[in-house]
Amino acid sequence: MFTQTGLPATIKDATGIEIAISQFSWKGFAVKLSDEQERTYREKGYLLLPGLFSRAEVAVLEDGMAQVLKRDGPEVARERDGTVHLVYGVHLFDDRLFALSRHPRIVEPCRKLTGGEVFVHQSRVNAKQFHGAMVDWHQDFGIYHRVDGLPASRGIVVAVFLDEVTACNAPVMCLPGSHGEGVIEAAVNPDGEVDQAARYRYDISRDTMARLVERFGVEAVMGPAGSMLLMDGNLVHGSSVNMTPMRRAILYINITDTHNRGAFDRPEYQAARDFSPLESLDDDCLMKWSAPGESEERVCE
Ligand SMILES: O=C(O)CCC(=O)C(=O)O
Repeated sequence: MFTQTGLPATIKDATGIEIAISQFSWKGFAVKLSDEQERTYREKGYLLLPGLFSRAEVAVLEDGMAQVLKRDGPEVARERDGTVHLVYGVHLFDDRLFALSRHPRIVEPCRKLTGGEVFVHQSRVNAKQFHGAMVDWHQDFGIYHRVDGLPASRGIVVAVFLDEVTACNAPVMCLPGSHGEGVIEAAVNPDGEVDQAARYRYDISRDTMARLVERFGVEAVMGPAGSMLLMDGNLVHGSSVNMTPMRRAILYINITDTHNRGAFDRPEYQAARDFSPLESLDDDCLMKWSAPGESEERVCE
């Protein structure tokens, strides 16, 4: 663990890669990805920035999540036992989560990686509580391309960890390098035969997964609360059931470039209507909701 004032020179990401802390800046500045970080993202299809958001910021986001988890509309997908698995469109329903979608630590890296202006196509929270269901293997932007009519399967999945993600509480698993395969053949789940959360997913078949895993391997992406994961929209990923009582909530903000607009088949909570370029808010934009005395420490291991 470290604080802003006692930074070690490097930390290791979940895959053991050393990341120089000086490569990205903390409070007061948007994150500027280094060339090495950008190379990692392009080669592996993902990049983890451990502990990017402070404890105080995570507490604000946690309050935002608590509000949206109380919702009862069609934007909520439940587990078989009725607990909330997913809520879609979270940035449309809560000011704190709207601010997150405009946070410079999200917007600036996405602008750098896409090379231009970006908008939010979809946001959601996956709460993954005790016995939270599996999310089968898929590619997020492959789905948007097929279902929402995005002209290209192209974009960035931004994931902000609200809990510590460990090997035990159902981390996101991905196939590093699989984004290079483009849109992979997949089967649509028939309505009613799968959990609601997976309703629109095109899951990748077992045979294809066997081939892909042999080629790319599988990695679990783990890190402390406040970590931010950037994933290429074509990266094959999924997660297993959470067998532990340790909740594993992750906020997702899926972003693409403003040339890649979809159609209007799905509701706005699943497919954007607002294509205006994201404008970054101030770096401390979440702190106006912070309770006095909340720690601004970041947690890294
Ligand atoms: O958070 C998870 O368990 C996986 C969610 C996921 O893959 C997605 O929403 O695209």
